[in-house]
Amino acid sequence: MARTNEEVEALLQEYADLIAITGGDAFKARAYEKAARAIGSHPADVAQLDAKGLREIPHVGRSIADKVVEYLHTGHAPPDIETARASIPAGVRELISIPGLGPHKAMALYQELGISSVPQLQDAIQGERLRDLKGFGERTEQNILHGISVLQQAGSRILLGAAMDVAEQIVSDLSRIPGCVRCTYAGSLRRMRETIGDIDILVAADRSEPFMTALAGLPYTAEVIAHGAKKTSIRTTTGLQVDLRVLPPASWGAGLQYFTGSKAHNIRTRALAVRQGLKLSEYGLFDAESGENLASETEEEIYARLGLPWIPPPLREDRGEIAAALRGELPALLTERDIKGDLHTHTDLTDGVASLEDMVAAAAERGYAYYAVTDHAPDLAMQRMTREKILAQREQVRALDRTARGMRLLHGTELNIGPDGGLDWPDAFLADFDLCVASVHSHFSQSRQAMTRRIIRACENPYVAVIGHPTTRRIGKRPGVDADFDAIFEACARTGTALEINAHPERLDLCDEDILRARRYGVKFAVNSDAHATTHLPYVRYGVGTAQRGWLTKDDVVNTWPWSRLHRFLN
Ligand code: DGT
Ligand code: CA
Ligand code: CA
Ligand code: ZN
Repeated sequence: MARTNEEVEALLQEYADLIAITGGDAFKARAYEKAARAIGSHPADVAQLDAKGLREIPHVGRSIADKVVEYLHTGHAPPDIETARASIPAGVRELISIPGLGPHKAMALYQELGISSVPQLQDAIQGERLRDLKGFGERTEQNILHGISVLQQAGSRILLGAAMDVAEQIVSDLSRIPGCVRCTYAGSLRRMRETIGDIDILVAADRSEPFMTALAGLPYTAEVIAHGAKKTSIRTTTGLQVDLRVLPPASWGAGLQYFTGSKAHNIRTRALAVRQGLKLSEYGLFDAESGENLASETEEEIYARLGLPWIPPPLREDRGEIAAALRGELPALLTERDIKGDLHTHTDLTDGVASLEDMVAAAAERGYAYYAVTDHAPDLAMQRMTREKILAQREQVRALDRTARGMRLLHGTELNIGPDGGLDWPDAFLADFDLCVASVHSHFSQSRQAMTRRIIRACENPYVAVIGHPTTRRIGKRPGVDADFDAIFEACARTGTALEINAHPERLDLCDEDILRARRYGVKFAVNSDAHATTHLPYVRYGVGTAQRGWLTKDDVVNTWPWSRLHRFLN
């Protein structure tokens, strides 16, 4: 995705936040927010577009297009945005990033108590100074404190998707340098962890200097932290640290194995080596006595010499993978190629930014055998869905299905699981959809008991095939709901309801650990993109990575199945 698009998205989103914080026109704030999202997910680079081209992007009108053009020309925020920025301290904007603290409350905190940073807010809560403010209470204080801890847990780690974009760019840039024998990313990124501390890049080459120099000079390198012959570390313009190590080609496998980690996995493999009279390091696997190099060029050789099959990186977390490998019981993990279709996607009929035709064309491009359109249902009032609208969409889907040779189109919906577990439409209406996804979109802070009952009731509805983003967490932004997930997993297994692995990099919901727990109940899963734009369809790779971290095979994931089997499951 083009970097400029992301910059412009951030600028417009900031303006939307500023309008909201200062109590400006809510309609205008929403308009900027929609435009921000549309530009952020636009497939073409906005830096190449003029005002006319920009206006062809959904939700981008004349005034927004002009602001974007001005920003692209001058590199500075337009005056309106500068004025809005100057009217409030940056700390107040930081406040609204706290889950549970909206713009109105943030502004009240600033105006009434002069709070303009997270630490000041924490102090004020400790001093019980918030309680007396109108609209605040003990419950609000607790929610805010919880929100702050969620923010802090995310810390300086960044989302898998953002790290992957940067890493792939670097790998492609370094691979072009003469003398590059191999180049890849290692570390937590290769293991597909949901957040990444720093990016580890490995190069196999005889001379390291050209690569070290190249990394330091890349356009998105903002700062060189350390520059040496073995390792160079830089910080990107977006604040991400990248460590580059250049290895002799003969020790590629050993270096790759070592720097892929995890540290806990490496401790296990080294212990296994020691028990066999061997020594494993980033340089190779050696005989402890003679020092003879027994294996170093590929990971496969190293694992084989230890008596193990090659272990896929997402499994390397010391969660029993070595013992399973020794027993010959590693799962045959699903891969992205196994995904035959996407079962949760949106169009511009609700909050997507692309038309049905464009979404379907982009899905067909991915070679899917089936594809479900699941726009939001009426209880998410903002989306203004009606029976008439969704039935009209069904006609369009059926017509497209006749022309979309090879890819079967399913007409579905993403229902809202109400506070008591009820759904948007009566069963008789649900029966005519090919597929219903049901998700929690509101009332996040119900009691554990009520939340559990609510989700189980949705599972028990015969027309609900998939529970969407089951915990509703947003990484670093919103914690998952409190519920007895063991009871929910049991209900899913009992009722034949699949649990979604939502592949959006901000969600990855269920997460790896929940998947590991759920699979013990014999639950089935669906890895879906929840795409709101054509550029979101490839997010499926992050969902697959998460499923792999949860040890899932093709058999566990319903959208790897051929249509005939999926069809039986849906009925
Ligand atoms: P991150 O960056 O926090 O998301 O996580 P990783 O796993 O990428 O960790 P990082 O970047 O500190 O190191 C990359 C890999 O290098 C790590 O997964 C295993 C290996 N490694 C680094 N330091 C040590 C160490 O002290 N002992 C061992 N056994 N391995 C290490
Ligand atoms: Ca790392
Ligand atoms: Ca590192
Ligand atoms: Zn949803």
